[in-house]
Amino acid sequence: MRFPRHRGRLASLACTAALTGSLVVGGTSAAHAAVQPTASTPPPIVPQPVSELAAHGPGFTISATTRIEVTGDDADALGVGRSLAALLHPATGFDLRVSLSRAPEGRAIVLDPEGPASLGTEGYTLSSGARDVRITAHGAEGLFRGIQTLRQLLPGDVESTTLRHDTWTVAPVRITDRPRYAYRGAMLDVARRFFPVADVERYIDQAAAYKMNTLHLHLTDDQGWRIAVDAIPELTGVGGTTQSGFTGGSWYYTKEQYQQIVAYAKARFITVVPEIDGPGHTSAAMASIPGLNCDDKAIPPYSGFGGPGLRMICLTDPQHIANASQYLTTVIDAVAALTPGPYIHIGGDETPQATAAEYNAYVQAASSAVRAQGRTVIGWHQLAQGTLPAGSLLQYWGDSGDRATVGSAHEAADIVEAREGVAQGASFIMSPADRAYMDMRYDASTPYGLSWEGFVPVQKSYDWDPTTVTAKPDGSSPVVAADRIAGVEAALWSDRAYNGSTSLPTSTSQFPEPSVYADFMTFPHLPAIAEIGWSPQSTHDWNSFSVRLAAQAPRWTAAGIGYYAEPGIPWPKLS
Ligand code: TNX
Repeated sequence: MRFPRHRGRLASLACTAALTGSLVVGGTSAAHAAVQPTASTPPPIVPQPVSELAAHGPGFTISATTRIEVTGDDADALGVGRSLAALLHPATGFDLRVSLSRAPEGRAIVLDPEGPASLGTEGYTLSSGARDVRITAHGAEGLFRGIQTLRQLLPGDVESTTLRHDTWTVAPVRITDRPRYAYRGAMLDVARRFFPVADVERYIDQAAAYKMNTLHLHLTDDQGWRIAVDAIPELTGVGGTTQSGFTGGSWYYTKEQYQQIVAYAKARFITVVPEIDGPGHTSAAMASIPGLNCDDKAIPPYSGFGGPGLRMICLTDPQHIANASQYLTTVIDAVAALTPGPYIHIGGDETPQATAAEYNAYVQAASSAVRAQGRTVIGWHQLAQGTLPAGSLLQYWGDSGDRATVGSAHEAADIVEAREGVAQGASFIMSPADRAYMDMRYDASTPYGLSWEGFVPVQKSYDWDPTTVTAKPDGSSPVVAADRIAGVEAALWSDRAYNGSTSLPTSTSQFPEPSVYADFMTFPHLPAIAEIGWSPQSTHDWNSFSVRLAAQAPRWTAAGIGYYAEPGIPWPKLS
């Protein structure tokens, strides 16, 4: 691994092997010291890098004349350089020059995409001293991840959307970093509550800042259909007229809008995974297409707050299986044509009324449509009840309670289905509902969301490990072995995106703007899950995390993110 010139003397080490507690930013007593980097305390970064060394000496001060130099001739890397300049512009007012350069010299931010292949697609090294800041990666994506770290080495005001007068000094460090898991997702339920494109872009920015690399869009459910499908205009014409608590609108993404989201995500090295849910959670489709119902009559559009098992598409006879198959092929072909990423999510959750044959008819129809488009199937872990194509991914959303049943004569259904998935060769994305469901209320004061998994304060979101989600309580005998875990995903459902969510709403005035709901439930749930996905298990430490998390708050404030200042986190005092 190569490091550039560095003037500072190494002062402390916070690396994987050395993280026994005191060397890291750990300990609540160190809370305020951690916010101001000192010689002995590396700057607080979320997710914790693999290795982070603080250095003595002045940092690198960005001024109006600082150049961003991109080594070599990689257009994508140049794009990353430009996005760094764009990121720095609003708060600093600087229009930093970005250029390709073979041999960068002098005071500059140097982005080098020609680092060793051993860094992997997303790994990077970052070194900063008085003379320069240098990020080295093997390609543009690693540079982009490194820039997310660079942001956190600058004063929090850098996240402001308006001009701030500050000294833009990058804390002096040497960092080596790479992700623990290749799949790190954030899900957004745009079906129960519709999020306009700008709100989805905001969510993408927030996920990218914490080095997530996947946006899973839950595009269809009982309460709404959100993606235009030319061949079946009723899906949006009827299915797009409802949300939970609202009727009479036209709430969906046109093809162009969806492509805008995909492009926005791509520019942030985020892959979009579209979900078409079924065979349950399908009322919007059943209101739009008569032939999906056993009596061939469309149901009225649904705008209620019903939960699991409302109804499912008809799969009882060959004609209706053919109807379902045609619907799924048409929709999946249309969505695949707009989606460059390798995955299509076909749902599969909460269909208690389905017989095994009906359920498998859905899995076959949906998965063969996905395979025909050359894509990989993702489904909720229930999908393992059907026959899966090789190489599928299952999203496990069981909870800690399931673990007590592992290996017993009466294993929880979630565990049985996980076993069936493992036996079929699937890999897993871990979204345990009592940890990674961001719609769970933090505590009794939380105005929005659900609590069917109990409250999920940020420590609960943080204190778990993907390798033991399907293990016995003592951590032994995991049903899903470590080598079958592709990664993690934080899920923001929108069933109850309104004030006073412990009962049903009586007025639409209880609903805040979607981004207000999302900000509050996402921060700080999402950074906790992001760290589980990115950082080595050996760095996992609640005391360290809570201090580093607290140091994020001024950034969120500067960015206008309405987060929940959960009690017990050592948030900096407001000045
Ligand atoms: C369960 S988890 C659901 C969603 C709800 C969520 C609310 C899963 C795959 N299904 O339909 O929105 O709970 O917390």
